Amino acid sequence: MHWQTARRKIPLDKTLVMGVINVTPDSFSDGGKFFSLDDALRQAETLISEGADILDIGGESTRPKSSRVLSDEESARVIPVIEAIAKRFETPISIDTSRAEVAENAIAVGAEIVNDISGLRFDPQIGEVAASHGAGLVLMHSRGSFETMHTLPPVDDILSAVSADFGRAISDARSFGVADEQIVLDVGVGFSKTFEQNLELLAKLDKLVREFSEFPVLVGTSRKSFIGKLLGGVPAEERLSGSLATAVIAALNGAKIIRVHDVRPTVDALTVTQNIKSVAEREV
Ligand code: 7PM
Repeated sequence: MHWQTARRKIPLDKTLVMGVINVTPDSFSDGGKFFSLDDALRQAETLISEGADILDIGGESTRPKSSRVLSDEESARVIPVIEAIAKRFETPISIDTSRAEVAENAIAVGAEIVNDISGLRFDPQIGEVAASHGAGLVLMHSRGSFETMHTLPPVDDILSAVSADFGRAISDARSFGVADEQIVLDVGVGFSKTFEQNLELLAKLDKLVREFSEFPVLVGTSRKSFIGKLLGGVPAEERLSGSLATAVIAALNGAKIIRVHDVRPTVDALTVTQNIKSVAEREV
């Protein structure tokens, strides 16, 4: 199995780690309004040295209560960063955006994957951008608009809802001319799901992996609030061990890519997982 991007075929014979780089004003070293190219380059270098297989770069926070930035502001934040990283490193770059214009600009300076948390719902043209460049396309499950996605009333059967919405997103992507080998599916842990539903999606991920077996599945649980809640309300900085437990479970249930903030610990946990899993698979 492999993932076709705008620049290469990425082999998926081991679980890959996608490292997150946030280019939002609250995510850089001064903790304030500034984020520099230097900060972003240093972060990229660190994540790559820790073993990241892909870098996911985003300029708009999808955190509960965050407000939308303008498309021009989003591009102004991420495009120089992607350009600088693509010039210096070989690691595949993913642009975390749900806007076609930002995706187009990002691909023009070296991004090769589009990570769309809306699964082509916010700006369907993003499908056309992915198709025209042959870019990798992550179709993440979410519901509602940017403003309502963290406050929607829950559905009663999350597995059926995600399955139906995957079907819709895949057919939309195909209708734009995106090839199946460009598509990766993501259950969207933490996006318009209850605490219990986040656990259920991880526990039963293997069912979705089997149902959509022609598509690789990506999972992003790193530092998310359901982990904090399970651990008695600890803050994001204290969720590493819990995050590693979810990465291992996702990998055992068939996820091919794990999106994380803490790259080195995740690579180590997955290396151990992989080696044990491959012994189990030899027995058949
Ligand atoms: C609050 C909620 C803060 C969510 C931060 C987040 C995913 C993603 C994000 C994911 C894919 C974060 C998330 N989560 N893209 N973007 N899958 N494909 O932890 O699960 O950065 S935002």
